[in-house]
Amino acid sequence: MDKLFGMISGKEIDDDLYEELEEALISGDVGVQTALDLVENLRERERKDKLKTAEDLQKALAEELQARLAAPEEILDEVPGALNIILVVGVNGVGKTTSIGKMAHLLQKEGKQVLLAAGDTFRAAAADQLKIWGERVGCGVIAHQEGADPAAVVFDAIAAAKSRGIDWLIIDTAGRLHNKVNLMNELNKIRRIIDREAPEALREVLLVLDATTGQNALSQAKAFSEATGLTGVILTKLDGTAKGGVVIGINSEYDLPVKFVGVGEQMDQLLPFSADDFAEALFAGITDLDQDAKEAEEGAEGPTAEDADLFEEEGAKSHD
Ligand SMILES: Nc1nc2c(ncn2[C@@H]2O[C@H](COP(=O)(O)OP(=O)(O)OP(=O)(O)O)[C@@H](O)[C@H]2O)c(=O)[nH]1
Ligand SMILES: [Mg+2]
Repeated sequence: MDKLFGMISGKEIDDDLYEELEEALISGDVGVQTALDLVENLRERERKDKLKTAEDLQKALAEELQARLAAPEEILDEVPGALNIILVVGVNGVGKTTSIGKMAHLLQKEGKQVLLAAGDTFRAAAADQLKIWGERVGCGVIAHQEGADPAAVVFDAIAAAKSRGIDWLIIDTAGRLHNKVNLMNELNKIRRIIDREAPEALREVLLVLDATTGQNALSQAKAFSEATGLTGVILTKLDGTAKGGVVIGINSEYDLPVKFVGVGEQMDQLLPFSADDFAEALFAGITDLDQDAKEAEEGAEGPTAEDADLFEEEGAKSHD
């Protein structure tokens, strides 16, 4: 996002500026429709609030984003004394299992009883990975053999969670390409088991998205939303990219709040998403670019549209 603002710093508001801003938003992975909406809103605000400079515009944009992204006060909505379930879905390698371990850690720290379900039966290593997280954070893990029916794991896990008086059951699933129909049907079956066995308990269906995959995240959101329904997003690997823009597009186009962001591989590197911090990071970008502007004056090279291309999407990863 720093790049985004680097491009418009120090200018008066004119059509060129809006065009640059629009391009910057699109190349920042915000999504075309959302970028157009945002720019349209800014034009209105310029007229209404008599905005003069690019900095005024940046500030207005930050406010707009803050308002759009504002999450409910409680990141996870717990029914106290009852079983609460989180189902975690997403394509291969985005950080599902890691994020589950981190969430378990956050909840255990709050004194909650957590149980994990190894709904990824695709590879034996997947259950092992979850068990390592279970040991690390100190919570139980329900797992079956490799190749078992994930819905059966979920069935057992719900029964275990009920008999152990668990507060939060978090269900891991195998990474799957969002365009593979049979795999998406398998998810739908897991969802049906939860609805049948613990109809009141499902609090969250969280889609894990890798921040570096760019616009592909939008089609992932669409497909998973159709297969299981979604209540929110975990955006991982924000430590490895300057691109948080995809958050804005997803939020606007699918009305999905970002619940957590992953900022590293360690246990405590999952943060509750904060719209305020997000907007603040934008302002940090503005400070940076004052620096860029100075450097440009001194003859050093400032950020360009080409710089934004350095962050172009890698495409969805898969080992399917
Ligand atoms: N830098 C960074 N790495 C992360 C983050 N979240 C996960 N990872 C890493 O991403 C890799 C994949 O993470 P997993 O949790 O195994 O991903 P997954 O979605 O469960 O993968 P599959 O089960 O194979 O679909 C691991 O090396 C993680 O350590 C993050 O927020 N930042
Ligand atoms: Mg996994």
